[in-house]
Amino acid sequence: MKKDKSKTDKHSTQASGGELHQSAGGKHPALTTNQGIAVTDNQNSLKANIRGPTLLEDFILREKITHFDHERIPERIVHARGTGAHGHFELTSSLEKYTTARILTEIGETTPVFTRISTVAGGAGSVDTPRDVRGFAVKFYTKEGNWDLVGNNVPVFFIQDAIKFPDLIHAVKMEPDRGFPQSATAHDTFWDFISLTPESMHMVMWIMSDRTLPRSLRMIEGFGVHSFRLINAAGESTFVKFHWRPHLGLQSTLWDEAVKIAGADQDFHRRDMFEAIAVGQFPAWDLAVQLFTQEQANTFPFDHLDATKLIPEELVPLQVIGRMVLDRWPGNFFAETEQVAYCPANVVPGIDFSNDPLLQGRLFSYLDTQLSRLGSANFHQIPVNAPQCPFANHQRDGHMQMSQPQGRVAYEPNSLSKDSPRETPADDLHRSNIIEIGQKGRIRADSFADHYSQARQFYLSQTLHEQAHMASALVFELSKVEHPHIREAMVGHLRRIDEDLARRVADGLGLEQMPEAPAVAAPVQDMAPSPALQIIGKMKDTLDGRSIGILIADGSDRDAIKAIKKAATDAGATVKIVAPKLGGARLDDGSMRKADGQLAGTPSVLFDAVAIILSEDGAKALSADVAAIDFVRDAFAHLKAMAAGGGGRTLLNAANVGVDGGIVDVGALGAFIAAAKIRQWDREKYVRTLA
Ligand code: HDD
Repeated sequence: MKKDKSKTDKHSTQASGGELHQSAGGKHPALTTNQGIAVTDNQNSLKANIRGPTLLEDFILREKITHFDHERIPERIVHARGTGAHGHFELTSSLEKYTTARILTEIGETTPVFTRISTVAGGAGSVDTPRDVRGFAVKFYTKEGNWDLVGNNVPVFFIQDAIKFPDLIHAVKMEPDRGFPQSATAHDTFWDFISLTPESMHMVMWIMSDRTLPRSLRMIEGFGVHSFRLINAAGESTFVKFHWRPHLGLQSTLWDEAVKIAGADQDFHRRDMFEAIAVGQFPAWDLAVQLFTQEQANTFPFDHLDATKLIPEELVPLQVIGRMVLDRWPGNFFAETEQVAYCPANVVPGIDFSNDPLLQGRLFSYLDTQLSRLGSANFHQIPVNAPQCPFANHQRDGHMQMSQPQGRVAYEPNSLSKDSPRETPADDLHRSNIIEIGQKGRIRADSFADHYSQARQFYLSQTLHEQAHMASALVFELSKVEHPHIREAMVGHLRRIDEDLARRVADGLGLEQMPEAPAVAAPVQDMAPSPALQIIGKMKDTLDGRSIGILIADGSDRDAIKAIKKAATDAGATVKIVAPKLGGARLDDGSMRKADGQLAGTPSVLFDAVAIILSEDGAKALSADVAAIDFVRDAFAHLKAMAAGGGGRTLLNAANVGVDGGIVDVGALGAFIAAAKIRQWDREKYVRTLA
């Protein structure tokens, strides 16, 4: 893992007061108070006598406990749980024709970034794998100032106007009278709000799809969501939508798998990102853009300023213009991942906002929230937030001011300090000349009135498996809703999206009759299906970034383990050995093979495919162990490829697991690797209801 040496070293030198001492087998700085006073005893507080009371005089105790008492800051009101990493962005194709922004025009230049990927609803300590949208926020430290692209892994949003955001979030967060559920949409207040907010239906289709169950943060797409503007040297404006495309392709878990992962490893995604960076498998994404003019936008059958709509790739193709690689884990989680502060208003010259009313409200909220979250108007001085280009102005003082601006002058214009910061004439920055006319009012355009067409398009663009998952997700979520009228209202909305989907959900809920579909303000259009909206269609035929588990026990075949491990590693996978004991198993040749994980704590949900290499005796012993039975039963139910030899087959039989093309012999290495790269979708109809 690359480390930022300069920062680590600087910090330890500061703490040491410069001098290093030799003891405990290493050179270390002296432990001191925050005032630099040496601490002679960090185990005992200062007492009046050997068994006497602690003295108030003990400034070392008081300082240590005071600091500890104040170590937590308010967590983010949304996106509290996140995983961040440093990296860089490299431009491969110039947008010079459209923008003056240097980061988008200087081919080959690398720009440092800090990227944070988050869940939305849960608190900072919540699990990594709830059904939830993932935030995808990138801070580019450009030569012209910080540009923050603060997006999600879903290209649309629930609401059209920022004024509804507090209502949406209050509805999705834990219910205020009871303090649960944590990190879940499956409850009354969320679906109550949604059922009364038809504009959210397109987003509902996305969140009920497997997009909200990512296999890894390295396997999600990112979207800037809104239309932004690019402004060129002539001041001309072109609309742009930003997309991140993962090099590892898209991959999701199944719902049952996500639920079980939450129990097996609550930090599943954070650990995956940490481990990938540690071994040099750096997560990477292409940055792509959709560019279009106002004239083109006028022909779209939707309004691109409405954040509940996407622009199908088939209508405006994506152009890849660069790539982002994350290659350095933060030196300190709190200092960087927790304190990083994004703001969609941070754009550089050449990039501008559109009139999307959701974006317009966001431009206010982020700076504002940082003031209470980070506690000071000087939060931009925290290293992860500070621009890496020169910056200067006349803002002064405030809590936690770290810089020491020099001189007498802190205002502008002035005649006393010719070298103090001055404005850059607007002409030098090529601002666009956008004219706004019209009647002021709390109003919404008619072009925002169609809430169902793209929801329908999304659903109909999915494979049959993905459609079935959406129907099941809706049944699960609405089954958790106590109030029947909310369930019925939702099924009514689904009828506007697709009658078959509505029927499936109504059946799943056991509704006695189909509820009325709500009236629509605009006709539902039949848009051409867009295969680019699928996940299955976008999975990559690769084991890169994937993980294979080999279950062994005493007597397992050493050569078979070695062969599978080599084949899987050669194909790009990470391999872990799972055994009943962490100390390992004695193999058929008498050698000991250590385990990477103990069976009960390392279930098959942590892997993309598994190999069961057991002797008959080993299989017999494991057949009586529910952890082993669950290991193979879950692997089967989660549509994973399995390699199993003699003893392995015995365990499969004991677990009552059927046989299909996704279960191959341990010796059939090529077949196993091929099967491991995909899910065994053909098996799905045997393990869950798809209709
Ligand atoms: Fe937001 C955080 C993404 C709408 C108000 N938002 C936040 C983060 C992401 C997004 C990724 C976490 C950033 C981080 O890692 O620190 N938000 C979005 C997207 C939206 C969106 C893609 C719609 C397209 N957000 C939105 C609206 C508002 C906010 C409409 C308010 C009017 N969002 C916030 C916030 C947060 C935030 C309250 C909480 C923590 C923070 O800003 O720094 O200001």
